[in-house]
Amino acid sequence: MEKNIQDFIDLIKKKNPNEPEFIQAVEEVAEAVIPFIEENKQYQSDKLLERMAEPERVTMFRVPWTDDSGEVHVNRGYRIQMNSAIGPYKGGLRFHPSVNLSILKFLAFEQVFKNSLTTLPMGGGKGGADFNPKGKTDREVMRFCQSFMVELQRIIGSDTDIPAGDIGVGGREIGYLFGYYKKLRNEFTGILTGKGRSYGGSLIRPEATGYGNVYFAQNMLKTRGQDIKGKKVVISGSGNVAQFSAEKILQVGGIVITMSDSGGYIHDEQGIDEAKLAFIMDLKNNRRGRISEYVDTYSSATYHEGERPWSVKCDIALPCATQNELDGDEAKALVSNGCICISEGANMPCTPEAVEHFIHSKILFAPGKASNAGGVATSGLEMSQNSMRYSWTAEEVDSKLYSIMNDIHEACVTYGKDSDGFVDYVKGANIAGFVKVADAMLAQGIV
Ligand code: NDP
Ligand code: 2IT
Repeated sequence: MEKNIQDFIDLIKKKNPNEPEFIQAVEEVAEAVIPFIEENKQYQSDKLLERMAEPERVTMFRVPWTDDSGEVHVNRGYRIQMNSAIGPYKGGLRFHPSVNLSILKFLAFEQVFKNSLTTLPMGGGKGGADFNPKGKTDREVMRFCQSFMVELQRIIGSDTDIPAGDIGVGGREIGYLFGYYKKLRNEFTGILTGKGRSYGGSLIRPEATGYGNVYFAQNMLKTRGQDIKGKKVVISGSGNVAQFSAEKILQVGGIVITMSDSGGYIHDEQGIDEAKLAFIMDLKNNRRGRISEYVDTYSSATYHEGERPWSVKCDIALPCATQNELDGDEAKALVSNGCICISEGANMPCTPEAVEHFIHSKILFAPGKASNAGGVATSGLEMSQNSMRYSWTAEEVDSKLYSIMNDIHEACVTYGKDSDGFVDYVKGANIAGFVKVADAMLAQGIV
């Protein structure tokens, strides 16, 4: 078995040199799924995992745009259409200077398993550009989005590929992208999710990833007779996922003591309450400021420039910023400080060494493909509402999100429970995600 895993990883490395994030994501899945395949004969034919690790299609394109002073800039755009076995490609767009083929392939690969776990009919994809929205005016962002959509519109469609937001792509960008798609195609369809309420967006979609992450953490804690009430929670990031993870933690009685951005973290031992969180939301979403500004208003807090929050003593940690933001040493610090539950809001925020340490320590650890799946699940609900030309109330969407997160947790327990009763959520999520996609691929022949 070890040899089969190693041979597969060697093949992936050979085929994808210089793609460390993609190799990391495939390696994690392979380590969980290959032993399962060896015990289940029906999955041993037709090179299922090898086909899953090869995108169905990759599109790269030039995105030229003009800034407010008239200067021309050239960015690189991408869309990875990874797997359409169980539904049209579905996944976000990331605008960040770090974006490259490796990062988008890792995200698209994760998305295939995540979307499968949601129980909804969505294949996996991801896209984006190495564009940095920071410091750009609204008009510059608009012109960039329009140029990006000129190319993207050739390959997407409401039954083909439905993008959404991710890092650097929120309501503003989705609005500009949607407006230009509609102009180019003369067609008003659910081509993107995360749309504004007035033009087809779903209630609760902005909140969904963070809320779902907390619902998942609640489910994990329940297996040990615990809940979030009164627990100290360390959160990284201060964007969409971090903000709504914090909001839900407060609603269920937890105490949020840190948030961060790429500059550093703020630590407020008295707790970031509703009013302070509203300040952060306004700072980040409207004023597009830096988290360091928090301490100018709240003197109870300290700012730690260039640092990450994992050395702060807590009961629960929610990494909600970006990939590989929590390493092995930081995992050791969390565990030795008494942390009992880590639920990934971001995609692959914990390094393999960190994940190994959490599992070895037998504490509760949820991989993002399970715990952050509430975002894309609610995107799926937005698609359903668009197809019906109807919209559900916030309560209806939230209760569907809640039961989807419960179902994902159940699936992880079904496939991840070890003989000693410990639930390995990494194993559970990867196998449960794999099974549905594999069954569909087997049924559809060699494509
Ligand atoms: P946002 O752009 O809203 O926020 C991103 C946050 O992470 C910001 O605080 C940002 O800080 C910080 N961040 C970004 N890059 C880095 C970095 N290299 N180092 C340190 N901090 C960084 O994005 P989202 O909240 O939407 O996404 C956060 C994570 O959640 C990503 O991993 C994304 O893939 C994942 N995710 C998002 C979903 C969604 O529905 N939006 C769904 C599922 C997963 P700064 O402002 O300084 O850049
Ligand atoms: O990583 C993710 O799941 C997302 N960025 C959300 C994707 C979506 O289509 O809503």
